[in-house]
Amino acid sequence: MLKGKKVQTVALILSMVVGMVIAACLAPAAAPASTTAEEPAAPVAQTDAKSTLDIVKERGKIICVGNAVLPGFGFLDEAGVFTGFDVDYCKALAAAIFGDATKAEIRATTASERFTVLQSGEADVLIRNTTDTMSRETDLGMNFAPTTFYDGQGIMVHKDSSIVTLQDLNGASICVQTGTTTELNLADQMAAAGVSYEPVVFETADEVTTAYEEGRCDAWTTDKSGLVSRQTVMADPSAHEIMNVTLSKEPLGPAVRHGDDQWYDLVTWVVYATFTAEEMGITSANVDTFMDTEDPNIMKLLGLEGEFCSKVGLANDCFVQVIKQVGNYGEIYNKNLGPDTVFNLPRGLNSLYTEGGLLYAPPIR
Ligand SMILES: N[C@@H](CCC(=O)N[C@@H](CS)C(=O)NCC(=O)O)C(=O)O
Repeated sequence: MLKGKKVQTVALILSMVVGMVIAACLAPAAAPASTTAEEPAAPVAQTDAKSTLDIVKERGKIICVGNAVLPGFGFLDEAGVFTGFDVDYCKALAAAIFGDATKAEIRATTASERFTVLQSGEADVLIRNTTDTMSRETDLGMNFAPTTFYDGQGIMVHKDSSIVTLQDLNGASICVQTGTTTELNLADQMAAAGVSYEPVVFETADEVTTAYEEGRCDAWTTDKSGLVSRQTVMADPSAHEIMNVTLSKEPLGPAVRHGDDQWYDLVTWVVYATFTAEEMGITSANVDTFMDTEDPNIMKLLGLEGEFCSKVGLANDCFVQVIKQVGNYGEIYNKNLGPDTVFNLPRGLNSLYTEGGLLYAPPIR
C-alpha cells in the first residue's frame, strides 16, 4: 500500500516536471534587443486580414513614404507638386495597379520618421532615398525591392578650405543627419582611418545644410546623390565641392513591410519591368508600336503572352501602363537626373548590365 503511494507520488512529480519542461519549450522566446542606433520602433506585424493590395485598391490610391526636400529624387515644389526619381517609382506602382499614374500620394517624412510611417501601416511602401541594409531588413521588418539607385556616401567641404583627403579632416566638425546610415558609416570609416572629428548632428536635411552653409561645420556628409541634389539649392553652389572619397555602399530602393509576399512581388516586378523595358528598347513613346511583336520576351513583358501581371493581382497589361505613363528606367533616370537636368549625374553603376552597370532584371517567365 505504502509502496503504491510512493509510486503514485513519484509519477505525480515526474508529470509535473515534464509539464514544466514542455511549457518552457512552448513559451515564445523574448524578442532580441535591437542592435542598431537608427531604428525608431519595433516592426508592427500585418494584423489586418486584408492584403496590402486590397487596402490600396479599396482606398483608390497608393501612399508612398517619400522625401520633400531632395531635388531630383523627391521634392515638393511651390505649387504643391512632388517630382523626382523616387516619386516616379511611386507613380509607376500606381500605373501598374490602377492603370493611372496619378493615383499616387507621397507622405513626406524625415529620415528618422520614415520607418515608423511604413511600419504603422500609414503608407504602403517606402521610396525615399533609403539604403538597403541587413538590420533594416531584419530588425525593422522590411523587405527591399531591387535597388533603383546605386550610391555611396560622400563628403562636401567649403571650396576655400584646404581639405582634400580624409586625414585633412582630423579635428574637423562634420554635419550629419540622424536616423541615417550616414551617421553610422561616418563613425566607422573615421575610426578605421584613425581620424578624430566632431559630429554635429541634426534631425532634418534643411538643418544640416543650413548649419554647414553658415560655416558651423567644416564638412557635411550624406549620400553623394544627396550632396549633388542639395548643392543645387544652396545659396552659392559654386562655393562647395564634393571630396574624391566614398565612405560606403548605399544601394537605394523601395521597401515594404514583412508579411505580404504578393505586395513584395508586385513592387519588385514593377521595378524589374522598368529595367527590362530599357533593355528591350521599349519607351513611353514607342510602346504601342510593339503590340504586334512576335518576340516572346517582349510579348511576356507587354502581357501579350502568358499571365504575368495577373500573378500579382493586377490587370495583365500592368507593365504596359508603367512604361506608357512613366517610362522605362533610362527615361525615369534621364528625366530626373540625366544630362538635361541641373544634376547631370552620370549613369555609372546605374547603367544596364549590358552597358557595364549593375541593372539586371531576371526573366519574366
Ligand atoms: N540613404 C541614407 C540617407 C537617407 C537620407 O535620409 N538622407 C538625408 C540627407 S540628404 C535626407 O534625405 N534628408 C531629408 C530630410 O530628412 O528632410 C539612408 O537610407 O539612411
